Amino acid sequence: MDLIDLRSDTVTRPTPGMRRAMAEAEVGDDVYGEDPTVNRLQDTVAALLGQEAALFVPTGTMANQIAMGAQLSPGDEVVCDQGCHAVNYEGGALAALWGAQIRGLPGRRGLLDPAQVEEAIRPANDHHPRSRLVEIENTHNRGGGTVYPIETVAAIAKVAHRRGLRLHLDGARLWNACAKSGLAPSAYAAHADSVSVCLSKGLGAPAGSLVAGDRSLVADARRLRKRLGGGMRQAGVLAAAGLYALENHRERLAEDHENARRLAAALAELPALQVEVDAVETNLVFAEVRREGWDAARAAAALREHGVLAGEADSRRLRFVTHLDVPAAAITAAIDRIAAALRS
Ligand code: TLP
Repeated sequence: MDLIDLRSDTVTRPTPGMRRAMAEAEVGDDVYGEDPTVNRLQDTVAALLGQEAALFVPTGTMANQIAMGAQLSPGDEVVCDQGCHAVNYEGGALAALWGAQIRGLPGRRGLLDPAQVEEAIRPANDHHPRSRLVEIENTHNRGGGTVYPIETVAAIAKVAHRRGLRLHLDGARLWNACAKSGLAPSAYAAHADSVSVCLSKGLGAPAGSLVAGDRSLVADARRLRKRLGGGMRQAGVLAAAGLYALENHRERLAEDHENARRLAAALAELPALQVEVDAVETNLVFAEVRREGWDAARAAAALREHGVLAGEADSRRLRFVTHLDVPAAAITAAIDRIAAALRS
């Protein structure tokens, strides 16, 4: 039985068209700034985000870390949601690499409230760490793929800037937020001092992320990229996949969202799971395992035996992610298999 892999939108494989674009990419040495395809991708993404410049990096983790690292000094505090990716899934990098301290706030489905941010910013006082950066994630992964209302982003930016802080936007799935809200990526990015975006999530490229901001931030990011060993050479083969993804796979994200809603509604019918269907805004579906004596690991193992791979968000919750490689028919099959697995 072929497995239906709903663990993440990172599992997508390059399509034939994307592979052709990669094979035909014009390349050069990007550490010298001489890869024309990387340069074209950077210019394209900077324009999409309405920022002065952008830098191609291997991963979303590196994009977040060098963007924030370029704005932090040791002992500085980062105000963010307590469930954000940068705090939970980046190997403690904010502390390990930049010596930053974290002020993790309880967001509502991962989204911060401007008043909550204001409250968390420390007054200038020799006793306190210096509040330096606010970090927001759009869409929010652990929050359930939630989309920030643009007014909230604007209000958080206003608070941060008034209090002398900078704003970093983790936009690994900003494309999904835009597909949902109908807003341009630049509408969100306009409020941020640094933005990271990924090509390897819903867009389906095999690798690659970008950091965007003003020229001085991107120059600093470039230095940090080299320091961390992220300076790639003929990276145009990857950039070509990213350009192809931006051109061809952005509009179809709405299909993933539709599939996620249908999946969530079907899972909500199963007594073994509890799903907040109304909370599903984009391509992530979280389901709490309610079956007596079962935890998420046990449920995930049962699903695997029935040909469906799901992520374990924590000990109680499964995560299902819809993406390019799981068309509507496969979602229907997945629903049947999940129902069978949790019944048996
Ligand atoms: N998220 C991955 C895992 O790391 C959890 C996933 O499967 O969802 N920001 C956000 C909001 C992300 O969700 C991710 C990846 C990243 C950054 C990091 O991207 P990569 O994996 O390219 O380092």
